[in-house]
Amino acid sequence: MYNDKKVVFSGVQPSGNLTIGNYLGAIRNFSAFSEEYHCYYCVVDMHAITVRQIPAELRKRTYETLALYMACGLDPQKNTLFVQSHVPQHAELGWILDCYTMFGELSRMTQFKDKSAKNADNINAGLFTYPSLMAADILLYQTELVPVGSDQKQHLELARDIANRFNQIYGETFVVPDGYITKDGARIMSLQEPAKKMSKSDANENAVVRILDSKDDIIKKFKRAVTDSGNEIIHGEGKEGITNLLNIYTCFTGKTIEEAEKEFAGKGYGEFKLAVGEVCADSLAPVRDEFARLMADKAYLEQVMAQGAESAYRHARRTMSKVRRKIGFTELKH
Ligand code: ATP
Ligand code: LTN
Repeated sequence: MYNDKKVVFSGVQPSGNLTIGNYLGAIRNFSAFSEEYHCYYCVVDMHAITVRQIPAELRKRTYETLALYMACGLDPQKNTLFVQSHVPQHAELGWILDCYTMFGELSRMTQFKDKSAKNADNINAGLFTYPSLMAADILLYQTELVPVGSDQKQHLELARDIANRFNQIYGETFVVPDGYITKDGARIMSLQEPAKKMSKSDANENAVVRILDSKDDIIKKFKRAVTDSGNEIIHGEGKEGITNLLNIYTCFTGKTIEEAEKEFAGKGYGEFKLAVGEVCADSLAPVRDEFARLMADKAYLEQVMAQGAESAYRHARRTMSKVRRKIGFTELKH
């Protein structure tokens, strides 16, 4: 059953309320693969605990992230939607791959450097080995394609290196995955510090537009977005704020940057920001409605979780048995 279709895998951490960065860079693109590929979309709760989480919130966000997957158009009958910690092989393969990942490689990861700077009082080993667990997520399902935002490029390269290294030592074991990074939407920047990526765990709420924010809040946040001292609505160096807003506008409208620049030629920043806010809020309205409907039916979400875990488990178990054999672990005979 797994041989007929190639596999797509991606994950989102339930570490906060999802942003339009998560939406435009990742989730919005997921459903395009559902027909042609066997798709695994995972809520990576084990990755989320590399940063301290409040247990009740982590639990709630895990449900919410699953519901958001569906609200963004992922049909659980056509995609395997599941929670990472429900499939123990992620931890098992994660440990094994730790032993094939070099200290030097992990030390070079920019996400590790950024997150250690932000969480100076909790630079734990999990934060450091985060990329080998991510490699395990991907390699467990013999994944061909991984749709992600561009911030994950370095982690993907490492996953490829780990797969190649393992294959070289033990013979073909893992498919070597490719990243799938969309041209637009791959890097949505903070509305307050446009040199930084928009991140769901940013402490400054004005910097982040969340998928579930109300229309009023979305418009307010865009109105407050940092721009520059000029007055032209054009993209380019020195205009990082406007470039980011233009990018967001084109992602939601399907227009090109040039078309958008023409549309707003001679208009003021205020009018432009309002237009970006309107189109963003209106595009997300159906997602918000569907999310509310899904969250009201916890039993259904639990059923999706169980069904997803079961399907993922079956596939993961096959890869693990191959890996164990190759490494030289003994088999338990009954
Ligand atoms: P955190 O702030 O907790 O690190 P995050 O907002 O970076 O979280 P993740 O759960 O790590 O979100 O990422 C989920 C997906 O969203 C990944 O594919 C990631 O590349 C993508 N993504 C995250 N932020 C952005 C962004 N600003 N622009 C485009 N894609 C993004
Ligand atoms: N590291 C990713 C989340 C993530 C992921 C994955 C993405 C964990 N495992 C596997 C793609 C494939 C992040 O921080 N955005």
